[in-house]
Order: sequence, then structure tokens, then C-alpha cells
Amino acid sequence: MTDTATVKAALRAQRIETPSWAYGNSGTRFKVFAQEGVPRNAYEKVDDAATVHRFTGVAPSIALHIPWDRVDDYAELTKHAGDAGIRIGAINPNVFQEDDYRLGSVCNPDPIVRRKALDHLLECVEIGATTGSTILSLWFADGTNYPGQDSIRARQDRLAEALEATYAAMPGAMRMLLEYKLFEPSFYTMDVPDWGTSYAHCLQLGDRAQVLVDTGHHAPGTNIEFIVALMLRAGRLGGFHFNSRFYADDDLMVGAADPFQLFRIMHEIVQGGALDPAADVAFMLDQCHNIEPKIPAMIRSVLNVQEATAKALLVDSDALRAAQDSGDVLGANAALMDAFNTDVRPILAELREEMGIDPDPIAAYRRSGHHERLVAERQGGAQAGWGA
Ligand code: LRH
Ligand code: MN
Ligand code: MN
Repeated sequence: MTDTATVKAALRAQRIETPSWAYGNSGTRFKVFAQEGVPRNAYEKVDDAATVHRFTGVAPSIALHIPWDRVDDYAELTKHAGDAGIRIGAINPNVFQEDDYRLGSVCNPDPIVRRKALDHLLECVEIGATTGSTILSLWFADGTNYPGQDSIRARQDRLAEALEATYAAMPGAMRMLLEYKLFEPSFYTMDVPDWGTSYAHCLQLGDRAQVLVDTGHHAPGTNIEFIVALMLRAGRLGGFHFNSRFYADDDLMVGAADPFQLFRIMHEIVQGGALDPAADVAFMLDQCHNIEPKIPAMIRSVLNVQEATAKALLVDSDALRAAQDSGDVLGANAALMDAFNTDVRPILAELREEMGIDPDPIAAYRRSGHHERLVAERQGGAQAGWGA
């Protein structure tokens, strides 16, 4: 049995990154609901991420999306983050929200559009260098809607070319994470639809190119933990975009739809030794809070990841291995289920007290009056940029 002190030490060391875009107004293509007190710019999004960190103790960085979070002075934004107690995390170039990108960005048949997209990727490498970020997180909306619309193969060549030029421009400490998505916005082919395509490009690029698993980007029924185990084994699991889904890319709070799946993923992470920050697997959230208040939803999400992680840490790995080795199918399954069915909230509450934070972060946030202060201070919050 894993002892409590070891479990707590691992949980204390865990880092979960929150996305800037989760703090702004968002919605679907049907309606973006404006909420009160939402941030008006990147500085205020950083402030909200810092608030989530203050109440959880394990979320010390914020992912940026450029140009949604464009500022004049990234060094100043970095300092602002530092003063607020967090740092800038992954830089996400956005090459999907301009008319020029109708037929794609780096895979576009038009070399002028491809050049424009590449320039933006290179600009983001520079922003990463200025902000001290070590992750360039790439997702392309590129693809086609109709059979015959473009050459599937030529598009892969164009993609490889852009990735190579970007990779070559990255400073040595920076990693490139290549995110895949089965469909949407393209409905016939996506240029990076799955882990295999991402992995193939990463292998061509070099060690600092790794696969990013967004949990919402798979076909229903996909065994995500299998992908996680496989990529970890290959040393190519760069990180996650955690969220949850009932139907497609729903971007709901992680652990809300299927906490058992999240546990199974975290079990692979723990077994693979990848929880250790030295393993460099980035645990990032990628969610939108369309109808729920954003900061408490982010706090809830961080707690959900912690709970799944705690359960995974509680798996009796000696008993599991013994059962596996002796072909004891039911015993092996029971070792997992016993851990999953454990109520880990008391151990997490204890850990938080030891860390000097409130054992119940959501209640503490509610009591703090912070939300009311934000509503009074901030008028005319910005749209996340997403779901517009
Ligand atoms: C695409 C995606 C990708 C984007 C983010 C806003 O669906 O998951 O990570 O950058 O959403
Ligand atoms: Mn994502
Ligand atoms: Mn997504």
C-alpha cells in the first residue's frame, strides 16, 4: 500500500496549468453569455489564474493564446504574472480565426497564407522566449470539408515544412507540443486528426517535439489511457489539455463527465513515473465555462484533477503487479477499483492545511468576497475569443 506521506508529497509537487481563455466570456456559435466581473485583458486573466493558484496551491502558470492575449509588452506581462505569484506557461499560436485561413493556415494551398501563418508561429516562439515559456503548443484547424478539395498528401508536406521551420527557430529549452483533433472545424479531413499523425511529425522533428493529448478530441469510445501509455513509453507524451465531453469537443470541466476515465489516465501517468515534474508532462486545462462562474469552475477543475491523481496514487501497485503476473484478472481489476472507490477528499483537505491553504478551496473562494469585488471593479469583460 502506498503510504500517505508519499501520496501527499506527489500531490504537493503536481502542477496544473490553467488557460487564459477559460477566464473570458465564451459560448457556442448560438450565443456567448456575458458574465459579470470577467477579465478585460490579458493582465486581468493573469490575475484570475493567480487567484485560482492562491486557492488551490497547485496551479502556478497560465497558458496564453495569441492574439487573444496580445499585449504591447510581454516582458511587462511576465513581470505582472510574477508579481501575482504565477508564471507564463504554454504559448498557443492562433492561426484559425482570420479570413485568410479559410482553406487552412500552414497547410493552405496558397504560399502567401502559409508564410503568414508561419510568421505567426515564429512570433510565438519569440513571445515564448520573452515570457520564459518552455512550451509552444500547436493546434491547427487545418483540413478539408470535401473529398477532392485538396491533396491530403501535399497538405502533409506543407505541414512538415512549417513545423520544421518553427522547430528550428525554438530555443534549446523550448518544447513543441503538437495537438491533434479528430474533426472540427474541418469535417472531411483534419491535417492532424490523431496521435499517430502527431507522433509521426514529432519523430521527424526531433526530441523536443511531443504529442499533446486533448481529452475532448477523440472519437467516442477511444481508449485515451492506451494512447497515454504508448506515448509515455515512446518518450513523446508532451502534455494534456484536460476537459470533459459527452458528445464531441464539449470543453466541459475536467472530470465532470467521466471521472473514471480521468482516473484511468492518471493511473497510466503514475505507473509511468510521469507525475514527477522532472518527467516534463504538462498538465494543462483547456476548457470554457459558458454558463458557470469561471474562477470557481477553474478551482473545481483543479480539484477534480487532484482527486483523480490521488486515487491513482493510492493504487496498491505491488498487489496490482502480483495479480497481473499471476493472471489474477479479478484481483488486478479490484486493485484499481479499490483505489478509484476511495474517498480522497479527506487526504486532500489535510494536504491543503499542511500547505497553508483552506481545505475547501471553493467554499473559501465564495467566502472571500473576491467575486463581488471583481463585479464591482470590472465593467465590460472581454470575450475569450472562443465560441464567438
Ligand atoms: C481546439 C483547441 C485547441 C485550441 C483551443 C482553444 O479545439 O482544443 O487547443 O487552441 O481549443
Ligand atoms: Mn486543446
Ligand atoms: Mn478543443
